[in-house]
Amino acid sequence: MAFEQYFLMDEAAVKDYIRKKTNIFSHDDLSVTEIGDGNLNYVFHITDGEQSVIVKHSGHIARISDEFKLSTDRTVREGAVLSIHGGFVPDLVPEIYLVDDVMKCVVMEDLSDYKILRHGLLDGHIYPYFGKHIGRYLAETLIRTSDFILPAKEKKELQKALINPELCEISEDLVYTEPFYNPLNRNEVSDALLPFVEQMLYKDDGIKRAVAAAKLKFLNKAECLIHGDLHSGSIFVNDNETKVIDPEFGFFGPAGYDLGNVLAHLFFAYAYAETKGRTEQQDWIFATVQEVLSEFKSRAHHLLLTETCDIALNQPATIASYIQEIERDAYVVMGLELIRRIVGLAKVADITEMDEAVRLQKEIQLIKFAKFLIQNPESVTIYPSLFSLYFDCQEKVA
Ligand code: SR1
Ligand code: MG
Repeated sequence: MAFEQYFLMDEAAVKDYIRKKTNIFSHDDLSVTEIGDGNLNYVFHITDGEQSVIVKHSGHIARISDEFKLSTDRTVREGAVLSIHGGFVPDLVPEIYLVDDVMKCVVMEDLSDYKILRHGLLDGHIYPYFGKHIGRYLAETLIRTSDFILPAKEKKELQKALINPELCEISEDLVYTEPFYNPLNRNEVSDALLPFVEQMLYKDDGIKRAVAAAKLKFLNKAECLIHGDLHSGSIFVNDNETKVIDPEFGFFGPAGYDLGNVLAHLFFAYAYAETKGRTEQQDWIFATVQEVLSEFKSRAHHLLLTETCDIALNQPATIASYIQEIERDAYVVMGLELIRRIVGLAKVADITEMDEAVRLQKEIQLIKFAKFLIQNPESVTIYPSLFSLYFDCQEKVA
């Protein structure tokens, strides 16, 4: 095989591919295993017993459902976004060895000595540096690709190269439409939760109006090069380090989308920890939410004040309100992400792995909290913390 024409590779083909297309391994005795557990792509782990790498590869059909037929270009785009973001935060993304536009794959650093953040959190671990790391990742990747720092023509060139209509459409549908309208009847809601979802979402015009405004923002606000799917399954961690993977949903979109996703998935982890009585982990998540916000905001502020190159944008008041608006957008997205993972098609284990006895109560609490965030994002900062709002939404379900 010459790998000059695309086909969907299996383990044997990937073994051949890595030998022919790279010089990473010095001998031929390689073992290849497909280890992907995501919704869209194939992930191959290749090792010779000493070294190892990952090959991420896309097919025409999403793994989660053959209803999603997609261009295989998404992996190439992911390689490009990882390389751009990696230029700003090399320690917070995997190293990229090869992006192959023909075979639609990316060869990258193996992170086997890290754990997926969601898995680590479900196991009860805490990661003391995570808040600072992800706050820095958000500030560096978002602010450095904003109009304040990236020259306008360069930004437009990148927008053109990284336009991502197919994967944006998935988010437009799964995040902004289906949880509130169920037009394709593919929401997944338990019989016990359904009456609440009908009353709180499907029949509530107030939430639908707020979601419409948020959807228009997602469709129109080409603010920064965002990751686009920054949940706790897209982040690898160990005790000291953090690596962000999987920016295949990346495009020039609203900066608050990434921040809101990080916050939403910390709340999923918090809700799960509560159901397990893990108070030490709860305290750490509580502090980490504050840390993500303060690290992001202070770094964003510093970057904007010191590196803005457009003299017409370099106004302290403009910079302050720009950050405030990102925070406000993030609270709305946080609410949307909480709702879509409870009601919609793509679930999270933090909810599905909860004991039956407590799951309904937590789902209702999170949906009420999420609704408040979507409808009142500017009120959040009046409260002592996001958590006081979350606790206010607690209720006993008979
Ligand atoms: C069809 S893909 C479903 C979800 O998985 C990805 O991780 C994104 O979150 C997407 O919405
Ligand atoms: Mg993903």
